[in-house]
Amino acid sequence: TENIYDEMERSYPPRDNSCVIPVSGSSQLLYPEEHPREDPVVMARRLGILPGGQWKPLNCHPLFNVAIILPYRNRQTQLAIFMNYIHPFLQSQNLDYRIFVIEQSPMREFNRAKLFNVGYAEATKINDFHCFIFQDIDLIPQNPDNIYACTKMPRHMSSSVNTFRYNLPYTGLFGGAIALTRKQFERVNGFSNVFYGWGGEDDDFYSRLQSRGFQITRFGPNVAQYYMLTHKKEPPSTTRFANLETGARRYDTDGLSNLEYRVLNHQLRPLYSWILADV
Ligand code: BGN
Repeated sequence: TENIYDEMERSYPPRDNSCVIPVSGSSQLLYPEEHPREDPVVMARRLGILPGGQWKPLNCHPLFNVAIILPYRNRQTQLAIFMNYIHPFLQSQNLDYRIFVIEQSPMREFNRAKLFNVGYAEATKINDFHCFIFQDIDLIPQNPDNIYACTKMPRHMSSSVNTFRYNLPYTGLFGGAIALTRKQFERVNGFSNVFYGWGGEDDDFYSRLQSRGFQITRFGPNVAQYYMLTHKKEPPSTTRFANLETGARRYDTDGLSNLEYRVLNHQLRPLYSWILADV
């Protein structure tokens, strides 16, 4: 479509030989199984990916500078499938990008939202990223036109997922994969840190956006199609309702403003930057 450029929030000013956003308009869906699995070191060399999962186009000036933040624990196969799939996908979009995998140390329940905050904080130490994609490792974007860059409004990217039969379950859903500029993310004080266990943290984040007067956007349902890799469902947390209810009181005090964690380990792996955090 023509107006994609109007919707996007560029990271770099336009200049001679700026990269184009390749929009195919095709509704042919991609599937991760169709990508033959390659050894990470071989893939990184073949695709020119720098240690830590960094890449940018060399024959044109990229328009978008993006950090992709993936919370992680105990999903080795999904991680391998995701990395194998996503690099060619991102390269086809001419992005200047880097991928971060934020692994939570054992013991406490998984805290997806806090891991996003940690990813933001760690990424920001490395580079002045303009745009952040926060997303789950089990979600595979199926349409190459679903550009992994920021829009003028915070964007819900995964509004059409196969496990929901490619329908949006409720209008306020802001989970799965989202894109926000650094400014937008900072404006809402990031995610809440209190959501341990499954559920609610994305709903709280949506309320944060609303409370700050943000409108959200979504691309059309066929562009926003995702394929979810299967896994055992987590039991929902019992504290999520209470945390949601009291959420509004904490928007200013709970988030990036009071973020505390310890980095236990970090490595520049061939296809991503790995950070092990105690949260
Ligand atoms: C909702 C969850 C979201 C989750 C979506 C989709 C809650 C809060 C209590 C209503 N919200 O029900 O976190 O992303 O389902 O799976 O559990």
